[in-house]
Amino acid sequence: MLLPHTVTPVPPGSDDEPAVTIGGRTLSRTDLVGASTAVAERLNGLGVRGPVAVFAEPTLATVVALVGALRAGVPAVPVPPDSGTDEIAHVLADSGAQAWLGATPADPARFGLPTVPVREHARGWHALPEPPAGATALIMYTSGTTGAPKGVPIRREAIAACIDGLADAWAWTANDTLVHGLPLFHVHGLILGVLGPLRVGSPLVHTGKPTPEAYAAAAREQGGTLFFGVPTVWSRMARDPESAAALRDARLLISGSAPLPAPVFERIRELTGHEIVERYGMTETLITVSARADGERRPGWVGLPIGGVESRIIVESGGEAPHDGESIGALQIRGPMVGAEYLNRPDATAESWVGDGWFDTGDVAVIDAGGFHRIVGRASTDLIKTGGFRVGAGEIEAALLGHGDVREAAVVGLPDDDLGQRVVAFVVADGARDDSAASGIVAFVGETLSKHKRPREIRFVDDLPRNPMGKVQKKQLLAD
Ligand code: MCA
Ligand code: AMP
Repeated sequence: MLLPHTVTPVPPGSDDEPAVTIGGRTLSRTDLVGASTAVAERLNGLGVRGPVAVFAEPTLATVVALVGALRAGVPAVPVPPDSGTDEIAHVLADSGAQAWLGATPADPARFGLPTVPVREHARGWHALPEPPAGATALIMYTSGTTGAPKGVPIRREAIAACIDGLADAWAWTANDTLVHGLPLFHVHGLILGVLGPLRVGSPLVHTGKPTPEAYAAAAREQGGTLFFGVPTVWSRMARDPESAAALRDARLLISGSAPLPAPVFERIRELTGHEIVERYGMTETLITVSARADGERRPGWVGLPIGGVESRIIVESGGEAPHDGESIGALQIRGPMVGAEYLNRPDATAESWVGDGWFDTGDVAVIDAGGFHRIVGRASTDLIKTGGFRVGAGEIEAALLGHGDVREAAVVGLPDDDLGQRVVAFVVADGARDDSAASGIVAFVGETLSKHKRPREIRFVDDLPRNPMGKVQKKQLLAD
């Protein structure tokens, strides 16, 4: 491995092997080392030490930018390319980003940052010193129940521990070819999906979008062995028998980021002969629990703690629930891949990091006698998972209230066969209450926040159900 706690191994004698293919274009390992070194040299030459924002479109240039920043020891802040203006402004200000590295949103002058260009064809060959293991590699933004997304600083050693733990659980080696089409601005698509294969040394084929047809083509034409998807990807695959059949020769199909419905697990087994490997994690902790390639895969359960991870389930009295497969408790996690804080948010940090390195996930879980974990659900209805994206009801409600016609708003995640949960907004409106008014409100949210945070449905109501304290009773809305 070239850099022990980063991600650019060049196994001897294999320098011209493909490292990353995106949109049908490939960078070899040598190309990637040369191009990312050129980026690192440029950052060093300009004296850029602080965070850089990376507009994380699914392109080779994004990979070069991110790996270049990593190799320079400059924290990278992946920015979702579909973000609305307010969200980008928040991420840039909160992270203290000093420049865009590579691509930018349209009209970058709005955000007042300089741009450091990334030249995919430039090459640099200086030996770069390895930054300290505890240095921040990435700052990733993730939604809470209320307020704007919080930044999570992710250490280099945490990324290495997560990938090494998963490589062990999945018997992932340089002989695999990884296929996925997930976004490059979250843990799943970026840390597991790009830095994972670079560290393990297995080629990556990124399909642009995670469609069943594209996965089938990558299986047939590029010899994909390892396939990553969020549950929505697998449920779409389960409805496309022809594409699913192309995955029969794969080695492992892996699901994470949200609960995989048991019927999808069963249907994929019928169509492909594979039992999907489930794994569980969070932006704050990276991936901590997984089924193993050589172990049991149980629908509805997410497996065992990976290397170095400890877990416990805490009941209301503060004690631990027994590991009997039935008793539920608040899931807490500790381990080498777990983060240490939210950026600039000591209040939120103190709430979630409960002492001695334990992180309170906000998920409710059971653990059985063999150590298998089942995620029962979220403790709060205000964190929604839609298509694998985490969105906070509070941030969507705040965006809705910015619309002139919205007097009150309450957002919930209602069950959805395709997306797991879909975002539904109950709105008390001053203006019209027809389809066109609803579309206008949805579009308004899309301009402010990321596209996937737009409500799929607006339900106009006369008033919101409230308790005597005035708090909205979301359980009643969920029951509607
Ligand atoms: C969506 N559309 C809408 C609305 N919402 N139109 C109007 N109003 C709305 N409210 C449009 C979309 O823009 C799109 O249009 C079309 O409807 C279909 O959208 P959608 O149903 O969302 O499907 P999709 O675009 O195909 O996306 C599904 C997806 C996506 C590919 C599965 O949700 C996805 O990439 N999810 C991955 C999320 C992820 O990576 N999570 C990891 C978090 P058009 O077709 O014109 O664009 S990291 C994590 O969780 C941890 C650590 C872990 O454990 O992994
Ligand atoms: P994020 O920070 O976007 O990674 O979201 C983390 C949340 O996704 C967790 O707290 C869980 O609620 C959910 N999650 C991730 N993986 C799984 C899984 N395999 N099963 C159930 N929920 C999951």
